[in-house]
Amino acid sequence: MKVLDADCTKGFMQLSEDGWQHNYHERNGGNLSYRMKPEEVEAVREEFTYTREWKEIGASVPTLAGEHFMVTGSGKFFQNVTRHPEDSFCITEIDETGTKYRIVWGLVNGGRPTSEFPSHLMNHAVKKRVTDGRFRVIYHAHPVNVIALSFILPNDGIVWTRELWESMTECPIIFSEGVGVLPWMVPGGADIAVRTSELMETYNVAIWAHHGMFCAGDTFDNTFGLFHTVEKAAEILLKVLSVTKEKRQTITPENFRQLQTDPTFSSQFPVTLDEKFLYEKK
Ligand code: 2HA
Ligand code: ZN
Repeated sequence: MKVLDADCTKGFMQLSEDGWQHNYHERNGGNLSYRMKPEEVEAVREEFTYTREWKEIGASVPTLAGEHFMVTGSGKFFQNVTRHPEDSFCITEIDETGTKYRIVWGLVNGGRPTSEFPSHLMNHAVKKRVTDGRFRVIYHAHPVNVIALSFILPNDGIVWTRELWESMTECPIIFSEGVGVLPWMVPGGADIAVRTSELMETYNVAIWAHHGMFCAGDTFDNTFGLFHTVEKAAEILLKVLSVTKEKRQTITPENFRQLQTDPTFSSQFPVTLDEKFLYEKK
């Protein structure tokens, strides 16, 4: 089978196009990676070439040894993923030590995986472990409202979680574990990779202040849906804050507890919300 005919490639391209259409990517902003299933690798292996050299990842990910990742290229534009797929992303193979990769498909005009590849791989390693291999997608982009909020809210995941949950009723269902937040950091480096992967032990969302958002998920749809939900909640909150500092009414801690105790609701959407997010506001 051709790589471009595989369902996982179509999902990768669909998310990229959706992200572009949602204004999450300016120029070459953002990056996406997908840990391929062994059967997906076998189905398209006929198109792989093994002529390109092994390169240092810049991180050590022994639990990902031998895995294949579909990943956007450094400097490539999301709007071109569907238009020029072979030029915009690649499939990489990780070596048996988990310290090197080589490109086996794509980036036909040269180039390398995203500058955030070390972050992606360290986060994949965490998510593979904590979800027993279920999570396969890591998505990073630059959504307007989340970035704007990072100039207003403190760099504190507890505050962010509570404020986003209050902004839209579905939020505590969709990200019941909350969101993590990092202060501004140099992009693309080992530090931001390590700090993000620490957050990914607990959360599926990491906010990078003044930069963007990093999301993990099992499928392309769920990962994009999570990203979209957080960004939409941020937009609502920002609109409210633009009008008034005082909310007239809101979703209260007691309301959040009702989500967990209401028999009809909780039987359909069982959710556990950590009390640390339900603090009394002064
Ligand atoms: O791919 O978004 O964080 C460009 C970036 C780096
Ligand atoms: Zn970025």
